[in-house]
Amino acid sequence: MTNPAAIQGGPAGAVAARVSQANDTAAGIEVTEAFERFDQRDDIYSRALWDDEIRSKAASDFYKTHRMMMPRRGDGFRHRDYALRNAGWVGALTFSERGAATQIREGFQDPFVSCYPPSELKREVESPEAMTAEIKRIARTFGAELVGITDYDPRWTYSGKFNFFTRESEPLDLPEGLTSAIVLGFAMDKDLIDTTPSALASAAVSLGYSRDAIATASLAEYISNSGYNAVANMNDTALAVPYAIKAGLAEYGRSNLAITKEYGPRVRFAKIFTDLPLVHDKPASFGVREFCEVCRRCAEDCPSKALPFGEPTVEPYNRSTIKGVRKWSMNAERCFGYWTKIKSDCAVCIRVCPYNKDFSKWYFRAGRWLAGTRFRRVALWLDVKLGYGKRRQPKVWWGDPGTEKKT
Ligand code: B12
Ligand code: SF4
Ligand code: SF4
Repeated sequence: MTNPAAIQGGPAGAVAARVSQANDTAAGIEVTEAFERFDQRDDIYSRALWDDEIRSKAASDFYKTHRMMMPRRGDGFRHRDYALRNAGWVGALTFSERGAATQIREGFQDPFVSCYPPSELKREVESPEAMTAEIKRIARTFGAELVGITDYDPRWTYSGKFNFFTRESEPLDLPEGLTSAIVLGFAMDKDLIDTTPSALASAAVSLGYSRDAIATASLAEYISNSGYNAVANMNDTALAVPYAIKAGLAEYGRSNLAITKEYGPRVRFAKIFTDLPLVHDKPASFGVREFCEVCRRCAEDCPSKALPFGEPTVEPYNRSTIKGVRKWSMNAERCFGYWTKIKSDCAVCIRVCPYNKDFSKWYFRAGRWLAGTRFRRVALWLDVKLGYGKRRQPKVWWGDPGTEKKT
């Protein structure tokens, strides 16, 4: 779904010259003159493959557990837990591994590749409003729980993509004339996430990626069949969090995660960059920023102490932090270091967040409303008092004899 034209936005310097965009204030985004686009080679997953400060036997074993069974003792890290987690990856891996011969990894380092040539016949779009409604309906039909649309913003496009095979940074290759980003959100299974840290909880993550990949690639195929450019990307190509915020799907939290009204932080995102005429959504607030100022549960409970307790800052922790954006940032080296220790990813910052609730229940909706008022400290106090956010035992999820699932 990409074509061989230059990346929009030009080199990092050109983008830095216009650091602010029209809707930044509404989205709570503050970008300074020190801004530089981020090179994917510097994210912690990439660094684990080329940077001796991060590369280690523990990191290599962490990756190995995704290809072979390496269970250990401990509830949630047994054979069945890893088997389920790895089974959940099938959808996403089918995409990421099909391009190995041409050194591409769709969804992680490269955008999804179209199954058909782009249609030469271009559909006429008389009403961007009607087309927007159509795209949102189709996104949901393909499996996205959330969909929002915003402007294509080259600041969040990686300045280079990491080639998993050569371990080098390479230029991106995006079509010119992109105008919109369609942002898709996929809720992760709460019962599984609540068992984190465990390989079992990671089944919610792997399944999330697999659902994400199939829905995003399918919607992009629909757009490309309609004669428009559609760059479908998941973890590759661009940063998801600022897009989710700009598209009105979420607010930014202390946890560094995009917190949605519907599922809290328990959501995975993908995006499609396109030139299809569409109407853009506006950023929306339901009080997360103010609530995070009084709450520190993610930072307190983070097993690696990777999350910040203080105010948003522009100070990077290390080369894995983007430069020139005022925000709550995390120490990715510590977070990933913990994953390599437990041989699975972690999501404690999702589990303990007071927004990680089943909002189909009226009392949780009431709590969310309270959290958005000046009585937010009461909401936080109640959340702690009622014992929410505790780890659920993996064996309870499996329904082992003698265990009983409490709801
Ligand atoms: C690399 C990566 C990581 C690395 C850390 C990032 C790093 N610095 O290397 C590690 C391994 C630690 C990690 C951990 C997790 N990740 Co992660 N990760 C990514 C990934 C693939 C790339 C992000 C990146 O390039 N970061 C490097 C620089 C930019 O990081 P940074 O400066 O610290 O910025 C972070 C935030 O501040 C924010 N951000 C960046 N720029 C801006 C600008 C503005 C204005 C704002 C407000 C925020 C913001 O996004 C960055 C996320 O890492 C994204 C997918 C994507 N393409 O966005 C998923 C992603 C961010 N991860 C995600 C998740 C869910 C997790 C985990 C919960 C793991 C899990 N089990 O699923 C943990 C949570 C850790 C945490 N509290 O943030 C989701 C977040 C969904 C959400 N609701 O927000 C994403 C979007 C993946 C997805 N497909 O949905 N992750
Ligand atoms: S994923 Fe785990 S280790 Fe990483 S920031 Fe969240 S709680 Fe901390
Ligand atoms: S746990 Fe608290 S501080 Fe952390 S993101 Fe959730 S609401 Fe904000």
